[in-house]
Amino acid sequence: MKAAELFVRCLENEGVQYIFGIPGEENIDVMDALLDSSIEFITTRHEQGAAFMADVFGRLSGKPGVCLSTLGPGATNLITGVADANMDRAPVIAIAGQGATTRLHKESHQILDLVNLFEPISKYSTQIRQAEIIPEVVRKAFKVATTEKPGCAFIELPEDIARSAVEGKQPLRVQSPTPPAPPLEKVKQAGKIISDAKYPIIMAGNGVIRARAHEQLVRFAEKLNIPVAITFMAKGVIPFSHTLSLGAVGLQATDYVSCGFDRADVIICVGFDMVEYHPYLWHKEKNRKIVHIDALPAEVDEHYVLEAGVLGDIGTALEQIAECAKPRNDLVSTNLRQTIVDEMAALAKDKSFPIKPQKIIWDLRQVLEPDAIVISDVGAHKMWMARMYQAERPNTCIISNGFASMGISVPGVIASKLLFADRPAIAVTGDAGFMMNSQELETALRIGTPIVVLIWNDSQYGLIRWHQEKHFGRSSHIDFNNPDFVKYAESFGAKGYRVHSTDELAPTIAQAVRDDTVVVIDCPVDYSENMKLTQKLGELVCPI
Ligand SMILES: Cc1ncc(C[n+]2csc(CCOP(=O)(O)OP(=O)(O)O)c2C)c(N)n1
Ligand SMILES: [Mg+2]
Repeated sequence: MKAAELFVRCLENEGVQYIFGIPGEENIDVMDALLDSSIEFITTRHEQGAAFMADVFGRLSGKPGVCLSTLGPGATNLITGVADANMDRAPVIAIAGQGATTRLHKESHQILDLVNLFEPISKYSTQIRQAEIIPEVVRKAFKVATTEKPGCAFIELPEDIARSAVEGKQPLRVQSPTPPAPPLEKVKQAGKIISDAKYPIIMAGNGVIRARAHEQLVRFAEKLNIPVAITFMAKGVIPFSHTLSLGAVGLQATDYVSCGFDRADVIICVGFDMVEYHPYLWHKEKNRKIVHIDALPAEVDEHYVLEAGVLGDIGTALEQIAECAKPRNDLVSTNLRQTIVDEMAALAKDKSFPIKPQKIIWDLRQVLEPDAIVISDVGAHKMWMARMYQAERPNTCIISNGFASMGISVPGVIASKLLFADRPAIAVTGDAGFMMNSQELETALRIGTPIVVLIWNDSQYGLIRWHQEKHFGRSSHIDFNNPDFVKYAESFGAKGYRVHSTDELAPTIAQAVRDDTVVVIDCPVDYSENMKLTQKLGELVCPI
């Protein structure tokens, strides 16, 4: 057998359905072997698009998304999407071709040390130096990528190795370790701290989604009567409509939810990841008791010193602690929750144009069914989405908040549609982030994934302007011109709509979902609300 064939057999053995990428000279043997494989290759228009597709595929499914490039420039183009997956804890396998092993020791056309290049953005970065080790390398890559905390495994396959012959080797059996139950004494210790608490609060992170423990989380909160705040990447772990839900934290400013933290004496962090929300922002005084419930030990941080750490399967830990802890009788957060709910609905009937962020989100939520999947890009729109989009189910609002790279939403929404063909898939993006990977509209059309792209058009790097205004009271180099997004969409063969009045927005989104093709909506946004929010939060009086 050719080594490239063995490599592809190993990927099939891992259950790979799709590989996203761009063929090149140095991976022609793998590309050829893929013709005789059950794996579908999705040809993209930029390797970054391929990496982001793998990223969101991994995040939504829990199974590694796979992306592939050639050596040198192809591989460097993968970098941003791979880094995003790695820091957002999405399992991804990145594969790159490489020049022959006979020329890697010297200056040579397109040769870069890829293993070292991917090292800081992967959990495992390796080169296949002998065809015989292919089954071990592939198995290890998948195992490392999927175990907590998930991330990227990078494999470089030199062209001479890919072309070589190999005998007597076959894929290794796939085994996935089950996380252990937490130690009983730790469960009891946490139970006692929570029972003795006056004002406990839960902060749930993306680890809850990865552990598929959202139902246990809700039961835990209900049984013990404790309010739940969530991070951006945990949207939907508790339905927003639930009376114990406080919404998302992490705008990095004072917010209503942080009032809950100010009041709390015990903060129960479940599947929480500090890449999302630095502890000094919510635990400045370092005097609260922190209970850490997660698969892995806590990161060291002077603002995150634990009272108790309960390690092991998150769902089991929550069930066991709920068994032994004493429920609270009263609920302190009713006013707080009502304030958040009222704020979300305040502009529901607003008619002003360009459209205010709150109103765009309100209409989007009204139009979309609860199981629709929204992928946010990164910018001011992300902050508003994180704060105000009401997610009822996990993995229905995907936000990159570890690496937080612009450009994720268009490729990401294509991946979501491949996984869930029956559910509406919407990218919510800034005009700048859209232009970073808009070339993938062609991919979506070619492979037949109906997606909606809702562009918040301000002809600016809106979030950066927001920061500049806040710090300096003026802005620097944030303006640009946009193409005509409607014509741009049409030039691909997609549909394009422009929203001319606020009344048009909801029907346009509804129509775009019904169109069942690739649709781009150009929606003018009024970002004067950004600084108003900053001013309001600066003057916040806690409603509890
Ligand atoms: C790849 C990348 N480049 C730069 C940044 C820094 N950055 C964060 S948001 C932003 C502006 C985003 O502009 P746009 O997409 O128009 O969204 P808006 O803020 O206007 O909603 C920039 C430059 C980033 N996060 N990712
Ligand atoms: Mg913008």
